[in-house]
Amino acid sequence: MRRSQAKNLRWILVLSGILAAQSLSLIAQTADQAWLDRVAWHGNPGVPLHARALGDALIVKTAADELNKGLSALYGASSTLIQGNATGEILVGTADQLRAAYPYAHVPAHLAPDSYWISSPQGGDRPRIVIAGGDERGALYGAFALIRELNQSNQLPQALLQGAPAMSIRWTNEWDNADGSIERGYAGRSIFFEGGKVRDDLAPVAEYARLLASVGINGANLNNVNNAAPFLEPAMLQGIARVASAMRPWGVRVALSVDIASPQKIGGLTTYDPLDPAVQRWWQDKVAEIYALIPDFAGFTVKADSEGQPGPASYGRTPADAANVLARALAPHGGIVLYRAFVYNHHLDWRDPHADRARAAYDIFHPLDGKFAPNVVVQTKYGPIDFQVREPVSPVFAGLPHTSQAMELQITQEYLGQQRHLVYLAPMWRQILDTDMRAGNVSTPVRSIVSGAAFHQPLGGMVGVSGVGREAWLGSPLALANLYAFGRLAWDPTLSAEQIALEWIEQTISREPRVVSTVEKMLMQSWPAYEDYTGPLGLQTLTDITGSHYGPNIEASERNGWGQWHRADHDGVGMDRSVATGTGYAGQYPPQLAQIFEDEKKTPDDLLLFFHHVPYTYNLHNGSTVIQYLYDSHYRGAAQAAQFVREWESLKGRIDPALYTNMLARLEYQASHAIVWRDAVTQYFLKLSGIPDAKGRAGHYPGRYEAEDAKLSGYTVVDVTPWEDASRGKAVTCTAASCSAEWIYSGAAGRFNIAAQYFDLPDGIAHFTLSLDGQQLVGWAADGTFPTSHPHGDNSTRFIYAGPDSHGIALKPGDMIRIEGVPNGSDPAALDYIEVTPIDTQNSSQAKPAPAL
Ligand code: GCW
Repeated sequence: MRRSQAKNLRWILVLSGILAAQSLSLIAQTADQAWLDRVAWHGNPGVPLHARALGDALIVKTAADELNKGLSALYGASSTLIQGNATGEILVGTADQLRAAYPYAHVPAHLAPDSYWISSPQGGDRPRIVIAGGDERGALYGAFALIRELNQSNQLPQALLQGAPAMSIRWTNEWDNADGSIERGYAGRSIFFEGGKVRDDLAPVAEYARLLASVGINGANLNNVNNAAPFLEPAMLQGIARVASAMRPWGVRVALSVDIASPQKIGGLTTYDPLDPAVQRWWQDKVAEIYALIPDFAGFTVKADSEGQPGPASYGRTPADAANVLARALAPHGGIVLYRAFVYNHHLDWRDPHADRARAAYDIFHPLDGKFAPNVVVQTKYGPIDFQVREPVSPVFAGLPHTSQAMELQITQEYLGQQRHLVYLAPMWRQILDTDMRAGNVSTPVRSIVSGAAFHQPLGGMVGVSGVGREAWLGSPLALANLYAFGRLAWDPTLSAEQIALEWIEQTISREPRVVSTVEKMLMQSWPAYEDYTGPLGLQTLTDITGSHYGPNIEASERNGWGQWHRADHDGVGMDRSVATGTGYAGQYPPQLAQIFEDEKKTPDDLLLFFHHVPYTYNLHNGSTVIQYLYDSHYRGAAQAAQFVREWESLKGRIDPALYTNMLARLEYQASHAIVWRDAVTQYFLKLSGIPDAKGRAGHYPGRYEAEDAKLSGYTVVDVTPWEDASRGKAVTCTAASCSAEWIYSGAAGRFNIAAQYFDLPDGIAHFTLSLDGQQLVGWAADGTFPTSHPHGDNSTRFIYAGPDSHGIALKPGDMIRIEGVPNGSDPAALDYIEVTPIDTQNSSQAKPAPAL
């Protein structure tokens, strides 16, 4: 909302629009403590007063600081009475320090790196609690574990509290660019970079390191895997050293993405062939330069021969050749290489029934198993395509038993609603981690493969593509549960999604049981709901895959080389990936999984269309046909999204008002965008299959009045592309100074709300007014910032008006409903339809300003 324009507006709701926009921007602070801004306990827990670090090691001192901060957040500065006769001290140090200074504490002889051991020595002159870390970082993780325990139980641990991470690599991948933009970031600009340099103000970086360490994350790879060459320039490395210093007190080591062509792009060599001795020397020198600046530098991440990035294939070399050159340069300094298995040809031949992007990673990397240097880790996305709403687990995990591996997950919701939609990802991640690959015909759950345990590999871990930015880290407050969950699962992949949600809610929002259970329920239902109203049955997200990756565009996947095909035609849908008749992808799994995926009867419903092309009339295990399930799931998902609004509304007055207002606007938007998705996908499959919805919903929209059927003045009817993104494929756009559309209401008399479905384009703020029988009711501004600059499902938006008192607008047959649109910039005030819905007195809601998302 541009404030200067507000003066010219006389519309009733403009002011509330401004207020809503402001309340969203109020939380746009980068030093937001997120879940570390703990919900206080009231009542005296008898908690010791003060934490003290043993010795001066940097991270151990942080541990004591964090304990003291956490205690005062939980109990306030003065509320910490000490019970019993202990000294009231929490002593924190490394196991070695504690053993030497306090032999009576019986710290175990061996504590693994990053692990902790917390006990309560008995005796009057003894510290009340001792936290021993296997190393400095372990001490810090122990401090956070104790605070978490207090947060949950309001009691000191009654027994020994111990913890050790399941895997050694627990990193975020930031996809930040040097100019301050973030690839697939949805929360503003980079906290690390701006204008080609590291930012002067690194306070948010330190605060981010706190958040990461509090959930056990020990590394952050700072820059985008695309276009990484400038990050190895000497001036940039000086800046990266400042970032490393900002994160070091929290034990978060920095890593960098590197461009395999750097020796040529910035090193002045004529080649980047990994087997060329000059290239190898270049990497050794560059690595030495980095370690001189950053002695605890963690290593490199590599995207090569993928989506236009250069790679060893240019010289006929393999990923192992390239990875090993980097690994040899890093090994003397203790660094590692995470080489991404996201290598595929994006110029596949769509007409070739055997072509399959899903096969690529296994085809390329499986033959290289055992050929990687010991400090190389192959980093594989959880599924074979690309962070879709549901994919089978990548077969690469079972296919590299002689290689250290890490699994890449995405915290930023690229294909999953871009933080405008609530999607709590822990349930999906748990399913993936729990999938038993049955490699070698024994139990090998993915979590034990990526930890390194299953195949006895020295390294292993989880990497989360984070996308944090300057707007409250992830933009949406509830999206932070995903960052939290990522760290907790990388530490302990057996924690339940519910348990993690509970911890996060109680630290961040409230401990009131009704609030906790409502938010937990919403989180737990959010991924299934999103899957339902986007791409169920293994269809993936059906989104605009060549553009924003946000709204619906079902054919965007087809007829191109990107290989995200679903092959929907008049008779059926799905990709045949069987060995018998399809691409053979199913055969990349170990035999027990392969035989499940090979057979359409055995493939679970939720992955059916990923593996098989079946007729629309195919009967699912759940008793429905494929086509009817597509209809049902989309209506169910959209109804669930509407339900989220009502659930959130039930928290009014029980939670922080700014959080309440912020999330309410987002959830209302989500509910309306779920309708856009629902209608796009159901219209599309209705037309393609010709099979009606047995429940009569798809293609029939009671109370809907199309813009193209209105009496138009100034507005022109246009075809929307893709057609399914507008009701009946058409909208109206205004090229005059102002245009109007009028409809004569023809339904029964009663009280209604009126929804206007319009396209809120990014470059300009169009305005709309709604009038009834010549009387202006309400106005609103199309001030959202949605992707795509033409009318599209990305920016199709709904404004709902239920009257000034929310009790509905009285309508009778013959009433004239009019919408006036005033274009601005390149936003032509495009309109799709209005929908008149009987007011639901149970759930009457306020007039909704267009959310400024
Ligand atoms: O999902 C795709 C994204 C690209 C990303 C790529 C990758 C960094 O759309 O933006 O590029 O994956 O993972 O390399």
